Amino acid sequence: MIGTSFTRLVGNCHSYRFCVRVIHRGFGVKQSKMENNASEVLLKQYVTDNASQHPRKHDTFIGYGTAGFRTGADLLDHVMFRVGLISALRSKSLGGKAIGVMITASHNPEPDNGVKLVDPLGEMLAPDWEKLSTSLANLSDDELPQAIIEKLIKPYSIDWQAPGLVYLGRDTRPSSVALAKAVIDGIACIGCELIDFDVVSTPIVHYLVASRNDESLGEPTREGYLKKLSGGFRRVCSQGKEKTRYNPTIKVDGANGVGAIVMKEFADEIDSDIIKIDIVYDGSSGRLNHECGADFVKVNQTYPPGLITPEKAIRFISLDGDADRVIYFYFDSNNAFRMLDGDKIATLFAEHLGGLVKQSGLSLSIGLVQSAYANGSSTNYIQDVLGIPVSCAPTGVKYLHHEAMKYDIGIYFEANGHGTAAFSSKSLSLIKDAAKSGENPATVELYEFTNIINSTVGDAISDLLAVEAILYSRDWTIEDWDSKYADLPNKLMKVLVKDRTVITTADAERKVVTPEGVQSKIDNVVAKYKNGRSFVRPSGTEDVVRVYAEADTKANADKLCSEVSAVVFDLCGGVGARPSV
Ligand code: 16G
Ligand code: ZN
Repeated sequence: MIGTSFTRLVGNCHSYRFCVRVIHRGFGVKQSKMENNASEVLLKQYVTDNASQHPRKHDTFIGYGTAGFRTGADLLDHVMFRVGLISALRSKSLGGKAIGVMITASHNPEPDNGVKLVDPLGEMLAPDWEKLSTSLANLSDDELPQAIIEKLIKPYSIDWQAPGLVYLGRDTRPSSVALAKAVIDGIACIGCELIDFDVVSTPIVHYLVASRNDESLGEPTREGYLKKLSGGFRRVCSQGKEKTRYNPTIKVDGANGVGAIVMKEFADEIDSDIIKIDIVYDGSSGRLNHECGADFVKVNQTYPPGLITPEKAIRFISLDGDADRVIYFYFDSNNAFRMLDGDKIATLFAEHLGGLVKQSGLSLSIGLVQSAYANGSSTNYIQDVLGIPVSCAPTGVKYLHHEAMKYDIGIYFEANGHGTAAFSSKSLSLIKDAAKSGENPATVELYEFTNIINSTVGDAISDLLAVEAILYSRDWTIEDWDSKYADLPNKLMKVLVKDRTVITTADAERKVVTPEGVQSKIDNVVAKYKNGRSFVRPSGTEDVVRVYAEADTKANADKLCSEVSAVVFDLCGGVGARPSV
């Protein structure tokens, strides 16, 4: 092997379960004294030598999709090594700014895994680098060293021996340990500073990266994150007169994942007089995301079967496997299961933050962004009752976040529980300055919500704290919140087709463009149903076409969904059994 590498443990904080490591490759030769050619030869040699530890053992194509690379964990070793290389070079291409790498397959079953890169402001990876990542992940081992030079180093003029910084995190999957090692080997091959946060939630990695690159956002440590959010929460919940309706007991379903660990840290930090947090599915037994967690609850529209005694008047809160999605549910006076998803959380945020902006008298634009999956009733409520503008973006957090940035305060949520409120830097400084005098309680509260809310990305625990703070501030029960509007009955189905890429869409995925004729057929079917709405889109994470429908009754929503699924099956090359109508 050319060159030497060393690992140095610079800190270890057991109370927060993470350690910090710095890895450098020691270079014998400085690039400034080296001809370009010699530098390239050296880099190619490093990549060749180190890639042999993480060879590409199969030729299954793996693409960087809306959730990064995601597939069976056993297919990912070489991809992780290459992501390590890419992350170090991404940081170097941006003048050494911190870049994040998170190893997780989120709500997917435990045997899956995945990885995504986080850009300097805590946002998703830039689209051109997504494409590059896909291309580099699928090359043969022999092609890789030259491609690193031709596709990254040269076009982006990267000084690969300049300083760089990568923040690494992983979820609780057993496979994440070895996959993290592969990422670290990739980073070490280029030579780059690494801070390894070990087991951590996805949104914490986004926060850490963003705050490292912009210190006004908070202290870039896990402890800083905990203190910022819990501090804001405690201050909101220590104000106002005594509460008569707000019930301080919550039960959190940690999906047997990292969310349970982080939630426990918050429970230790927050005064139990304000809120009593009981954590279930905490990972002590049971598999990750198995019959529990936000995706299970949302998709099956039911509670995790392990909750044997559904208790009334308690708020249940399900997180997903990497703690970036959250779904609320409860049992009403008739013991019926009632779910409050991302749409309900978005409405609550909009109502409360919108109210605070008005009372504070600050001139800030506020808007809400949804995807096509948002329930029609929520859209109507926000527009017609709250008077807040709503826009629609394609599925995937990066699209919603981008759209939300057009407002001073842009709230966005997917119905599946992924979302946040994105505060622009203008709004953050305006609110902070206005709150300093402490004269207007609404302004002070608004400022505290900028502490509670992780503005960089959807964060289940931050969202949970924000919802709880709002319910507390308004002295509301969960029924008060739920009663604001009634969801239209809806249904989601999957259709298998030969090639889902034949389906292309427009208008934020609400209209099918190709194959020709599909949209007019869907329009004809939808027209038969009262309050009918339906759309179809190829999934970004599974080899299926998704069909969504809503209508005035559950039976009609189901029927509409089946009819539209049959249209897709007939006109888009369906395989297997035709959906029955
Ligand atoms: C990914 C997206 C999620 C989206 C889902 C759609 C991110 C971080 N995650 O999980 O927002 O709802 O994909 O999956 O963007 P689908 O394309 O299979 O329906
Ligand atoms: Zn997730």
